[in-house]
Amino acid sequence: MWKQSVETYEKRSKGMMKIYNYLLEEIEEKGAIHLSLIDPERVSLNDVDKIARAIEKGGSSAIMVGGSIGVMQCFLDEVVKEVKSSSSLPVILFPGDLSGISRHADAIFFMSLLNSRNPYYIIGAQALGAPLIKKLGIEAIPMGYIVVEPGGTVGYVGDARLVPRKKPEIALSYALAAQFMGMKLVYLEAGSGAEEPIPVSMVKVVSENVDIPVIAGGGIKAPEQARDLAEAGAKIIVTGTVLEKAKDVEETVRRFVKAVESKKI
Ligand code: 1GP
Repeated sequence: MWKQSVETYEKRSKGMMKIYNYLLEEIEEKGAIHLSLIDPERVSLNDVDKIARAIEKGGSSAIMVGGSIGVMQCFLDEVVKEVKSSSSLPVILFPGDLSGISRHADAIFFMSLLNSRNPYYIIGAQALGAPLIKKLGIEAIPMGYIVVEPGGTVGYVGDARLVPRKKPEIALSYALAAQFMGMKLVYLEAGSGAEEPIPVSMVKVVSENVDIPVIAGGGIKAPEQARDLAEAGAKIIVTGTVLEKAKDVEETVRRFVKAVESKKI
């Protein structure tokens, strides 16, 4: 009886984690992968088709859609729909709040801002959004989100007690807590547009000591930085701003993908 219910739970949770399993397969095949982030408030709807096609051709493994400020659900819906119709890549929501949920996405990073001072960003928004996500049938991928100095807009909005850049052991404590609480991914965030990405030494300490994939994002401007973070053990590298600023999105994505996947430029 007990064995049967264990099997049922396992089957159910596997069936519910298609996109997560896809990410794991990509990581296994490529060593580390690149995800492109589109902030719905920083793109024009007219450009989304072109950008999404370029991201897919450039070789990103998935497209994240989200932002911290000014996300309007109706506009987000349009952006996600456009991304879905322009590329075959999975679309994963990266919400800053409840307005970051769209029924057109394949999955959502169901994230808890672990080092926030405000319980709303740790579990409040999540509880409010969970019934909606269940209703819409979007795959929820549990993720621990840790904001490191300087933290940028998300650090401010999320009321984060920023992890000092020279204290990898603090980042590791949160990352281990994320793992022990059953989260499937852990994201080290320096803040969108940060001057410097997460320190390589911090990524190394965290990656060497946790058993879930580490994501690094925020302030990654050059393929060399992405390669260094992947070499330090990050399994997923996220870039957003650099693609918004790129003249040739496809070529820019390609350079990041090459750097991350082969860890060589
Ligand atoms: C922000 O980590 C992401 O949440 C991406 O940051 O815009 O600096 O690439 P950038």
